Parts: sequence; C-alpha cells; structure tokens
Amino acid sequence: MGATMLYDRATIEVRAGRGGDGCTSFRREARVPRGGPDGGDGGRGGDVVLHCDASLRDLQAFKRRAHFRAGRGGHGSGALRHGAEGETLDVGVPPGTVVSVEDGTRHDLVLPGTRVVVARGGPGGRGNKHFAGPTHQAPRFAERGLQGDEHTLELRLKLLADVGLVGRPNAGKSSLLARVTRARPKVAGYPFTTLEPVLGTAERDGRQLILADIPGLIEGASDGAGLGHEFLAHVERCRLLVHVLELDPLDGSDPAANFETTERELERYDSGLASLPRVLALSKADLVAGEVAEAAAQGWSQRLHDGAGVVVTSSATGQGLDALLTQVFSLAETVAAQPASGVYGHDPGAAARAAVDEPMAEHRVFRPRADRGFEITRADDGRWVVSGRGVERLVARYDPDNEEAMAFLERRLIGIGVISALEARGFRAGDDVEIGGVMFELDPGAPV
Ligand SMILES: Nc1nc2c(ncn2[C@@H]2O[C@H](COP(=O)(O)OP(=O)(O)OP(=O)(O)O)[C@@H](O)[C@H]2O)c(=O)[nH]1
Ligand SMILES: [Mg+2]
Repeated sequence: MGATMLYDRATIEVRAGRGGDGCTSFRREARVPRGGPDGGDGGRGGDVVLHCDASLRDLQAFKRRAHFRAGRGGHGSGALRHGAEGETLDVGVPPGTVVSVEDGTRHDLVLPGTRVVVARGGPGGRGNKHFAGPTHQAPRFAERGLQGDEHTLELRLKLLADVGLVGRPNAGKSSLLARVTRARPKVAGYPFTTLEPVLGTAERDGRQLILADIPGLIEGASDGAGLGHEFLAHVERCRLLVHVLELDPLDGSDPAANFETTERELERYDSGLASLPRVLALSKADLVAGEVAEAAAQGWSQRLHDGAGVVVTSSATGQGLDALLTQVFSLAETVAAQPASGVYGHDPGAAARAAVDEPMAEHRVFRPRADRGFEITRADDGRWVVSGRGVERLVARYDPDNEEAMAFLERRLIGIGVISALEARGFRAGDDVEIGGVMFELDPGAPV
C-alpha cells in the first residue's frame, strides 16, 4: 500500500422513491354494462440503502457524486393490477463509515455486509377498489402515492487501523511509518507536518497490520486544539497504540512532560483510548549517546510497570525498528485473542449490532411523535392553516379536483379531530382552510 490520501468526510443527499398512484378503474364484462371498481394499488417507492463494502477504502467517490435517488413505485392499473415496487438504490460505503442524519440519527457501518435503510420509499396509493362500501359502490377516486423520505447525510470515515501512532508534533511518527511500511507520508522538521491521517501496512510472517499515522497531539487536543482532535476519532478503533516519544526533544522540552501531555489528551478524549495496550517507541536514538538511550529505556520500563513495551528506535539508522514490530505484532495477537468484550473500548461487533438494531428503535422513537398531532394557526387574511406531517401526508393522497375524493378526505379529517379542533378555535362553516398547500372550503354541517 502506498501513501493514502484519505477522503474522510462527505455530504450526500438521498431521496427515496415516490409511491405509485392507485388506479380508478371499473370492471368491464361482456354482459355487465358497468362492473365493480377494480383499480389496483400503486407500488411502494424504493428505499435508499447504504451498505458496508469491504472493497472500498475511502469516501472519494462521493466527491464526484452527491445525489442519490431510488426508483419510484409503479402506478396501479385496472383488473386489480398493482404497480411494481420502486427499485432500491444501494450505495456502498467503506468499512468504518459513520453516517449522521440531520435529525441526529447515527449509523455505524463497521462490518462488511451491514445494511442500513437511510431513506424509506413513499407508500403507494390504494386503488378505488378499497373505497367501495355498501353506500359507495362505485368510488371514482383513488389515492396518490406519497413522496419518499429525503435526507442530507454526513458521512465520516473512521479509519480501521489496527495500530495508531500517537505523540507530539515532530516526535517522528511519520518517519517511523515510512520505515516500517511502504507508505510515504510527508516528513519535515516542523510541527504539524502531517495534516491528514496516513495508513500503511506492516507485514511480518505473512501477517499484516494497518498502522495509522495521525497528526501530532498537543495540549488541549481533546478540546479541539491543533489538529489532533479531529483525528483522535480515527484511532478510536485501533487495537493498540504506539506512543512515539522523542528521547531528547529538539525543541528542548522535557520528555516526561511530553509523555504526560499526550497521555492526558488520550485520556480526556475517551477513556477507552487511554486503556488501549501500547508500546512506547523512544525515537531518534541516533541523536543521543547509546548509554543515555538505554538508561532512558530502563527508566521508562520501570515507570510503566503495567508491562507496556519500551523500545529504543531510530528511523535514521533503523535501530530498534525490528524489535518494535515484533512487540507490536505479538501485542496485536494477544489483543485479538481477547473475547470481543469491549474491555479496550473496542468491539466493532457491538457497533455493527447497534447499527442493525437501530432502524427499528429509531422509528419507534421518531415517527409517532412526528406523525400524530397537528397545529392550527390563523393567517392575516382569516384563512385557517393546519400543519403537521400526518395531516399533510393525508391531504397529499387525494386529488383536490376530485369531488368524491374531497368528500372522503373531509370525513377522514372529521375522524381524526381536525374539524372539531378548528371549531374550538372559532372556525365557521365556509371559512377557508389550508392544509399542505391545498385550500379547502369545509362545510362540516353539510351532509356528506
Ligand atoms: N535524526 C533523526 N531525525 C529524525 C528521526 N525521525 C524523525 N526525524 C526528524 O524529525 C522531524 C520530524 O519527523 P516527522 O516524522 O515528520 O515527525 P511527526 O511526528 O510525523 O511530526 P508531525 O507530523 O508534525 O506530528 C523530521 O525533520 C525528521 O527528519 C530519527 O530517527 N533521527
Ligand atoms: Mg507526521
């Protein structure tokens, strides 16, 4: 793998398909001049689905294409023929994509194969057959299909690296990545050389680990100082960290204080990060005397008595890099062998399971509140305006130019209490009422 520029953010618009219209039709039979209603239902509009696709690496494709529309449902037709369902639009995203919907809903697409419906197709309209009853044997109207959901989605890619390289700016993280993988991150003698995470793959005995080099962390990184904050999210899912620490900082700062700063930022960002197992890579050993480096390594080993490995390294001479990889690979193995219990705040399975369970829960929470209930306001010209997703969608189902449909709709509005609520507010027969952009002259007293 070469140096990877990562497109780690994208905004897309998704629109599910509109439902097909129901049909108004009557049976034709040789001997019967006018048969019963036989208009079929419209098909449901197609959903927009995101799925986690292991062959994708970044969000680059979304720079070129940001609008996604699923197919519309077919219209119903005579002889009770139902319209076809709209085609589902399947959009692939790379593993590690976090999707935020504007209403606050979040989906985590971690495991390849995970699917999430992000916009539901509109329901199809019912054909006139449904409106036939003892008193209404020949209904000359059908329902229209409704619009599908439309959403703006923020996509963010959190890297799925196994090992995160963390440390202060200039510590030598990118140099290390360049030495142990084929990635070619930019290396330079000033802080914040790395502006975006870079991934590289380290190989050993046929096994591979993905290392992520992230921008340096400074004091306050977890609150957004410097660049680190943005990128701490990327190492959240690593199995282990390599803390890169300059043995003898070129800027004259104190290694022990530097160590504390980085560790504190990890802790403050998320305690799960702080408890990841790690290796301490003391860097730039070629700049200090051998005994000094050894003494420092011993000092750190004693301090980190929890068994964190300490390795003296130099990306200039290659010293210690092999030992570092040995430690990293063996540590990665012990972490992988742990049951996926979330001990390290890292259980991708849990995220995937949550993503799968979420759609159900979300509809229980959001839909009823949004659909029930309506609000009545009075415009300056005396017109009554009734608003609310449920009533607006009800009105959208019927053709305002069809008197029978309007009479049916009026009965439905009475049934759900819109008319009595209007009357309680002072509405009188003959007043104009507007719902979802349609004007009505309601006359609740008149026989329907
Ligand atoms: N002598 C010596 N210099 C090194 C070594 N490793 C890195 N450097 C130098 O230290 C400076 C910073 O190295 P980088 O690898 O860019 O450091 P970084 O941690 O990625 O820095 P940021 O991306 O800014 O966070 C560069 O000038 C490197 O050439 C080393 O082992 N020996
Ligand atoms: Mg760097």
